[in-house]
Amino acid sequence: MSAAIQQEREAFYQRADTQALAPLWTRLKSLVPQAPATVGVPHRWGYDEVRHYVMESAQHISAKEAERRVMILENPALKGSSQITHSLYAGLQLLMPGEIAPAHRHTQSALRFIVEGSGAYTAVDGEKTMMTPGDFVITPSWTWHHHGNDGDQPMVWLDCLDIPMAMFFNSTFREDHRADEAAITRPTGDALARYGQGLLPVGHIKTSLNSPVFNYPYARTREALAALAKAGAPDPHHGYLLRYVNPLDGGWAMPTISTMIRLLPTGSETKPYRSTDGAVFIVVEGEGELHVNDRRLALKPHDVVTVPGWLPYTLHATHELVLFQVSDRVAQEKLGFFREACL
Ligand code: GTQ
Repeated sequence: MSAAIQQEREAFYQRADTQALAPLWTRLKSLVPQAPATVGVPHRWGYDEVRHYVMESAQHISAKEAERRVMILENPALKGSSQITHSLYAGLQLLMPGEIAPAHRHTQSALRFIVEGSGAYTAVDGEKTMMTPGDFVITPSWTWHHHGNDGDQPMVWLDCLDIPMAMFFNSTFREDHRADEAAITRPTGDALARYGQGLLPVGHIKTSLNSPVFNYPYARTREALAALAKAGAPDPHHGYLLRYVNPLDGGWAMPTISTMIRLLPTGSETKPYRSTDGAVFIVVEGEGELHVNDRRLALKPHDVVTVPGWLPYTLHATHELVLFQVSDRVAQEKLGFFREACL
């Protein structure tokens, strides 16, 4: 293209700009790319390293003053964004003995995956549930929730929220409860008894987008994984991979965040797999490595690892590995965007 033509075009673009107009043809390939661009980088937060910082946070601020005392797991390529993947937020929340993280509610959906401690609870929509390591707990959109630690140990859990997704739609609200503790209206264990036993109350009408089971206890999940591992052969790309379901419809447990858990037998490695959802993994038990982009990210208990969407990765277990995994897959599936490939 001649310099003259280029100059004429540039002049045209500048004149068009005065009318808030821009040419598509200079942007088409980035607006409608052939394949997803990688947003963020693969990263590992080793629990041995970050635990000290999480614990030190209690010396600097109380849960009450902080409202939520959380060290955000921020993707190093997305600094300042509070994003672990481009659509998800994650952090490690600490609650010391005797503390209460005061009740509030927000449009963002949250999940907790319990890392360490005992004797603490979270209260969600009128029911308290005890937090035990490995439990997966849901805080649905716009439900009152507070957390309390009646035990004698620090309690740490992984928070994951759809904050970046909600921010994209810019349609979010929050409200602080007038009291630190929201009312408890149902006995502990009520939701699990009603909905989490392969039974459902006759006549129950589905009113929430979330699973009515809001705590999936690790003891049960672990039992299922152990039985699977005994019974059959692992999938070559996934190992023994289970998804948490809403018992009312068999769909994902939450409307915006997908949750899965897998077991990889000692010595096994998965074949390369990629999918359009950026993933966050937390090691529940065992040891191994995640290989991505010529990098080997170690996997040890409580380590958190993220892999951006569409990057092929493999998982290697040196000691029987249990991995909990979250992503925005459920949202992508609903919108028709989700793709995956077994390589
Ligand atoms: O526990 O309600 O990590 O509102 C970020 C925002 C946790 C929570 C976070 C929150 C919470």
